[in-house]
Amino acid sequence: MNIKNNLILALDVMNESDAIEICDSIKEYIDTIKIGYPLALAEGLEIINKLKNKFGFKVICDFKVADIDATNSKICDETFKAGADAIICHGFVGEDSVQACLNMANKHGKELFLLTEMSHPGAKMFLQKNADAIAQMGVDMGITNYVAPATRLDRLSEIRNIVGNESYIISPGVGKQGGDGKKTLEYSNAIIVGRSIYESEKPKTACKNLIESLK
Ligand code: 3DU
Repeated sequence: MNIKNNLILALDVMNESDAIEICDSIKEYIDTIKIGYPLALAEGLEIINKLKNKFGFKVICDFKVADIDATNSKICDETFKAGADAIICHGFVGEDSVQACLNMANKHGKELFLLTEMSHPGAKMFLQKNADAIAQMGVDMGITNYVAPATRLDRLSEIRNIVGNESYIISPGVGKQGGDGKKTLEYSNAIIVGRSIYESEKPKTACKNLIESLK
């Protein structure tokens, strides 16, 4: 995926008009947005195509798909049919579940991102212990897109080592969660930023300043 300014907006606002207002203000700087459960549950999956059609964005759906294979297939199918360019799935559920997501992404000619380790403190309790193995599973399955944390650069670096330089890593946790954008991009291909942009008084300026700080 080619992502303008290596910056993805996590659009976790709770209604369409806020979403449109934010997107309108940052469209000069951003061409890829991440939509998760907050906005999709509030406005329905139609929000994907509404924002794509209005702004020409690429949309990554952060649905952290984590079910049995049959259910994962259905979730991915609906999400891609609704217009998503990519979907994020969890890796801890194991190979069969992830393979179902990969198969559906391939069927639609879309992309799958495999979540290895999350960025929040709680990820240390269970997920971190298995994150290297999750990343290795992804490599063994031929997956080339990953999500890894901006909040722990040592872990991000380790995951980069496992998935290799040819893989594409996107990283949440910059800004509100404490991660540094520029340092993150030493290991990651793009950063995911939400609240520091959409909660800002001036999202456009926040975006501009953030991009400057990445240079
Ligand atoms: O902390 P922010 O507001 O910049 O948003 C980060 C986004 O990335 C948000 O949508 C969250 O649900 C998502 N995310 C993580 O923060 C951490 C992960 O490991 C995976 C996704």
